Amino acid sequence: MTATRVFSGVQPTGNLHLGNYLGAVRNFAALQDSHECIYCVVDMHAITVWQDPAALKQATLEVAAAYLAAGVDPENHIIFNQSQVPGHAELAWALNCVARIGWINRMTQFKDKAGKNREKASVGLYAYPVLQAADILLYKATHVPVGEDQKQHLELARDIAQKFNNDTGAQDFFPLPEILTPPEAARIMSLRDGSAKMSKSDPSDQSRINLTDDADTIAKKIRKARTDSDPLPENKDGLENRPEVKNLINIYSALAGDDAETIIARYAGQDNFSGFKTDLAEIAVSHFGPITAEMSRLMDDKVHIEAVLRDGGARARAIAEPVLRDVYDLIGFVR
Ligand code: AQP
Repeated sequence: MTATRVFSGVQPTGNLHLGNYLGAVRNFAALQDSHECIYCVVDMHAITVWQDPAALKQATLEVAAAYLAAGVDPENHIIFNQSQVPGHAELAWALNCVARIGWINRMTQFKDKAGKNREKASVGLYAYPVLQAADILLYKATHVPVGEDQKQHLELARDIAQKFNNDTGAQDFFPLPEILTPPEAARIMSLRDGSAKMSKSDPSDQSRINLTDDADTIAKKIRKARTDSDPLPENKDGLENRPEVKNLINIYSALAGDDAETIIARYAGQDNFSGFKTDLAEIAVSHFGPITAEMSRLMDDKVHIEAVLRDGGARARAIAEPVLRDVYDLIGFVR
């Protein structure tokens, strides 16, 4: 095994979408050959907002199925759900005492998610970034594949690690984790609004492509995706101030593996988006068809997915426990 360790997670809070897949999950599989990987279904993050218990269970299995369908190997790497490893909550408490309130107050995701109802948001939603730091540091992970929206949280995790190392005089105890974002898909935008991130919680289902959508639904959503009334651009500069068009070109690029210039040259000057959208729909359907089919096959055998999560949980605990013991020794807890 290499000296690098990858950790990442996805919340079981609804249908996974194209943004989750291109921004994070696809990278999970790609990193397996070169890194030791730990992929978590972060159910403890999910409950920072109310979750129906039956829906939470179902979504936890679905996210695990998505990891497997995307090609993550659960034998050579680890897939588990967070609540199976008590070390996440225990380290989060210790790190709550390291992180400063001023640092957490700067987190834009809390402001976005809590909205105007800040006083009524759960304490968990506020402390969420510290739990996320604990998730990563519990395994001394060195690399974290996530979308760009998580950049601020990753920087916070580095600050917390650095302060813990300084405070305890154990300078190299926690490595400072590095973010890995895919260049062309770090931030996939809504299909209805090029200024908003594609998101599970967007009330409009038309704003996103879900991993569970069938071929017709995918094609329809792409056909209806918002563009503008100008022709397709002649070059990359022509994407300036055209966020919806830029987003579709980015999606095309991420799925087809062609760079944006090549794609723009292919459709340059066409006075409507119909040909471009037809091709993009075809690419998306051929990409997601096999993943969707595999997810649905796996979901017919929930016992198998639960066994994968249990086995992964036991192996994750074995890595986490000595790290937590060292943390407690550094803090000065009597054991
Ligand atoms: N639009 C996106 N483009 C690229 N990456 C994205 N990610 C999320 N949206 C995009 C990445 O997906 C991973 C899992 O995200 P998560 O479920 O843990 O939380 P999230 O970022 O809050 O995802 P959503 O879909 O936007 O959910 P809601 O609606 O609940 O906020 C992360 O690596 C994330 O960066």
